[in-house]
Amino acid sequence: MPTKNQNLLNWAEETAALCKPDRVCWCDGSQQEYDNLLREMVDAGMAIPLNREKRPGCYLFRSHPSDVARVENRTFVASKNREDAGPTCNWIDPDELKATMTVLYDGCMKGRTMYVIPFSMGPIGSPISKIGVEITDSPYVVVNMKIMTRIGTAVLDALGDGEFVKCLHSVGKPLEPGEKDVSWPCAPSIDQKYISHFPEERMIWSYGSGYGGNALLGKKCFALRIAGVQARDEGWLAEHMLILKITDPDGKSAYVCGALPSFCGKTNLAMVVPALPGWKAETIGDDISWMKFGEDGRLYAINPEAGFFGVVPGTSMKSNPNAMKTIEKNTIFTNVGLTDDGDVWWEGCGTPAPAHLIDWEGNDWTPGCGRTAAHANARFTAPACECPSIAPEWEDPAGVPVSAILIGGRRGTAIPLVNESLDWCHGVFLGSIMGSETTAAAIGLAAGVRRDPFAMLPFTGYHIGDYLRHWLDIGKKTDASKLPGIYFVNWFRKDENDKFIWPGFGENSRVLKWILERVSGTGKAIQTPIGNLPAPGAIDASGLDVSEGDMAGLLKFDKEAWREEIASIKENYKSYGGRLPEELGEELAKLENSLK
Ligand code: SAT
Ligand code: MN
Repeated sequence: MPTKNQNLLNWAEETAALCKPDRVCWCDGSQQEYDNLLREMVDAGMAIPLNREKRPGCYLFRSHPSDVARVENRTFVASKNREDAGPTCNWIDPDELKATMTVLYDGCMKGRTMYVIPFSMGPIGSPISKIGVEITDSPYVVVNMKIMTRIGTAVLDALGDGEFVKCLHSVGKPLEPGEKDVSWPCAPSIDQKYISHFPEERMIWSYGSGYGGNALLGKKCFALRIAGVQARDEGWLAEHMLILKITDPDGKSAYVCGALPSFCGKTNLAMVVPALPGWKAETIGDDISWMKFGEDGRLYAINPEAGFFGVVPGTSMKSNPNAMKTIEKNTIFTNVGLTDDGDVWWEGCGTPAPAHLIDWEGNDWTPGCGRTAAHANARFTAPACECPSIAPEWEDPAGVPVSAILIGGRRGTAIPLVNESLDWCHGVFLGSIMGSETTAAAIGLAAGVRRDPFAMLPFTGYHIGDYLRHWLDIGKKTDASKLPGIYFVNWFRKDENDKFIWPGFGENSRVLKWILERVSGTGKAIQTPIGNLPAPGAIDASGLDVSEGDMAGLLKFDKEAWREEIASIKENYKSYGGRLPEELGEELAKLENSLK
């Protein structure tokens, strides 16, 4: 046995006794192990090696069409008390849920190998890092976990006989003797899928899905939902945020974190190439930020992950050249199109569709056939170290000091291009009201603004009101002057003709420049009831094709729109019941009064 950790040994043994795999394999995390698993999956028809000249070290997987994304309605927070899960988490009584899932787990790994994957979220040995162990019957999960986290023997050594988060996963497809496996095993029906969190026990049980955040349990399940509970109890922050390093033409660097909901260009911003001459941006992380106070009273952030699990469609040399270079090699693609010369293709990649390819479902595809070649949630799994914009200090165990926190969403009206919060409490208020516009047709949600506090709506492991309370408490732990400023950004404001006004992408560096000027005390702003907005001319518009009128529109404080906004925020706050922090109710009342 590669460990003496009795707790881990017992748990692995109990799990094997319950799930009844044919074999047990303790993952050492080596390259050889990774290569062997991929070779086995290629031989079994589960993976396709891509053209070695065009995509060295790359593989394509196709998931089952019923298993293509996180399933939020099958994601559960099984806290002991129902009230502790709040209005945004699906709750089931933990004993009841365990009983149900134990029946499902019984014999679920028959005919398969049970892999034990020790993993570290964050650099091994960093005081901000945490260790988990995922037990899974999916070799696809093992190779993805090797890219997305640090796995193997080194983690067991760091663990010693310490504590770890138990993460149990099964695809939920036992094999009868002699039964041939399918290329993407998963549970046959949606109501057999469970992504369950037991916050008090710091434990995750996942069953029935092999895809993304349902199965790679270090990511949203551990690094956000369970770590969020740990962070609340231990006085730090586990957030759904990118981490970006920005260096000005004088060589002065600063770090910002940013919370953006899905489909708002978060990965693009994490790898942005500034349009402003002389400015440089480097990537620390694209999805999750763990922040702890340093001895100097400032917040320091680490990226707990080691890779990127990014949305493929729409990724191009225009939208994200650094991601394009990252995925040239050593990348796992899931659910994209396969070209006849063994390369991959997807919608929005910037090159014309080939005359023929095999689509993500394994069928012949030709342009104009009426289907997409790649699934809308097709993903790349790529090592962070392959990213040309990765910052040299991205694995610094001490983390990086955070100067500013961006929050934002996709809003056609009301929300200006950028708005500086007046203080921490006001910033938390802005974080609580952020959200994106939804189209009813696309995702089966009511059209309107979906409030998504700090982009954490599907990722909090406890009551959302308590989560915001925790943010307010964090602000009291240090000098106000040492806290990062909180900035509400919106790249998606539209004009009267429903056209985006702001060009976005590399031009967002102009907004970052103003934010850093505000942090250092030189940026000009005007105070409004919603916050500090850039003074006319304060956003560097040199060489930018945005008229003065459009700029004024982007930065306009629209009183009428905010009156409507208030009504909708009130509605949302009602769902918090008694757990809405008083301070946030007061911020809302203050704002409402100032609009009279
Ligand atoms: O599937 S993941 O949760 O890893 C990615 C996402 O949904 O944002
Ligand atoms: Mn995310």
